[in-house]
Amino acid sequence: MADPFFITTAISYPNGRPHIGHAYEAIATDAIARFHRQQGRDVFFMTGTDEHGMKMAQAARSRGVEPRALADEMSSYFKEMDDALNISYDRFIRTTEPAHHAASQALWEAMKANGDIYLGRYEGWYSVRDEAFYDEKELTEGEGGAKLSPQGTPVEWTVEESWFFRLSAYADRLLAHYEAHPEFIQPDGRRNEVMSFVRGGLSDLSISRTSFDWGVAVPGSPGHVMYVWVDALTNYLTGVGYPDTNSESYRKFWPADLHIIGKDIVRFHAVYWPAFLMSAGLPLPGKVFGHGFLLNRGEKMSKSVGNVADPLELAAAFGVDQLRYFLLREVSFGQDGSYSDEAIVTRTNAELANSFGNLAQRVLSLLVKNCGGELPYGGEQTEDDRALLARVSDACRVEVPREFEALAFSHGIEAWLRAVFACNQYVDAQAPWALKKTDPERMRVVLATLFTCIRDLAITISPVIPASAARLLDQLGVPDAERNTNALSDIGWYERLAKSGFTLSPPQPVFPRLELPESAG
Ligand code: ME8
Repeated sequence: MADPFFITTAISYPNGRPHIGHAYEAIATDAIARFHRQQGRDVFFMTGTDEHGMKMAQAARSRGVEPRALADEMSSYFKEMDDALNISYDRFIRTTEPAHHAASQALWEAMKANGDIYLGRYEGWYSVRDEAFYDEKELTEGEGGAKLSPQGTPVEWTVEESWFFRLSAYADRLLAHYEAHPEFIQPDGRRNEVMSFVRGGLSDLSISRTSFDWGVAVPGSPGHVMYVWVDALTNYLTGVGYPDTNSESYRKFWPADLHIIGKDIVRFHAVYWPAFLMSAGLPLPGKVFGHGFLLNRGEKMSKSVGNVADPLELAAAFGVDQLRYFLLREVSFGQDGSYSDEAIVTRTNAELANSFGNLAQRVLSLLVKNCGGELPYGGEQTEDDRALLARVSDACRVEVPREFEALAFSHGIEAWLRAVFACNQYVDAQAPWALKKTDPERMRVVLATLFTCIRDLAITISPVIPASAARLLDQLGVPDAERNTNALSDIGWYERLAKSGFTLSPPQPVFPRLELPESAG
């Protein structure tokens, strides 16, 4: 049976429309999910919206609507964005679903039964925007001496009756887990930050609120709703059928293999979440990866500056796959990265249109023009042909998968691109267009070699640019069932396809050259 692989994004706050940072996380996670499917794994990919908490309640109030109505409207935009960007999620979860309330309450009961939840009084520095309490020592000073959280958001001194989670009891077990599983928090820089935070000692965590009611009710405690992060993190369990730990999906997919999240919420996923799970006696996820932030021309995006990019506008201006390619190629996954219209246009024109697109277009046109669209086979291969085939095969079967497996997209794409460049050098050196008259037999071997390379390169880059790769593979006559990693090792495929009577139609360019929109620059 196929190896199960459960991967998630963070669930976004639908307190406004999705921005490019949300799109970035969805795209990166989608590329990983598609890569693992291509490797033959049974992937369950979950994303969704995090609809409770004070942030949602306040956003709704300032718009004069009920939180539920705001969540319904905004959540639909997140789903729309995912669909437009070709995000292949298996489940879009909304934390307002009744099944999620039941799962959150079950997790709460399990932690309570373990003696980890008690009633107390909370006083502390609370940031509404971060939905988090901070220690005095973590605060910084803003303009006019205002106290700010480490994220730079305002904090207020807050006092309330609250349920607490005995987080302080978990520091040693967490540290032991980090030591035993160095892969649990990645990249390493984030792992170091979390470890030094935990080594500094953990305070118990306030996990209920009485100041508002937009949340999951605390079982048996009227007036208390759960702190939004308790219910938010539980979404990963709800999605696989918890609390029914005998369900097929729970047994197959829990624990999650990989949580992809942004760097600002690593602490919640790498400290609170494993502590909750330990308390409830549930297995821990395999890996938490904290990606970097996307910046607009190096600047932090903010509504007040007016530089928050709408991912659907970018996709409409440049193309969905162009945007996906750019983000995964340009930004070193784990680091912050910048985008601009110019950078998207320059990068995708150079690499997709001029390099890969042009390669495919030249080779397919020659096959149509000089071979009547039939795929030539047989003929003697030279050292040059074998060298190119080995080069491309190595990129597609070894280098790119190794990098994608390690979530190093930009390195993986670079390896792919080096193989594309090698093909273009080979075309220039062999000049198949000139061989038609001088050595037609040789021309046929050269074009067959290139056809093979283009097919392998298209399959390999599919997780990054699924729709364009599929359009190209359609033109190449590659059946759906052969667009995976196994097919790359099938040495008989070319001759089978050539003998099947398949003929190429005049090729349709898949990667248009982009122009900068008038308003840009
Ligand atoms: O944090 N660049 O929701 P959220 C890259 N509901 N990623 C960014 C980004 C940017 N400029 N801005 C935000 C939440 N993100 C919680 C998560 S999970 C159980 C609950 C990322 O809508 C951010 O780091 O504020 C997070 O991973 C995701 O977008 C959703 O952020």
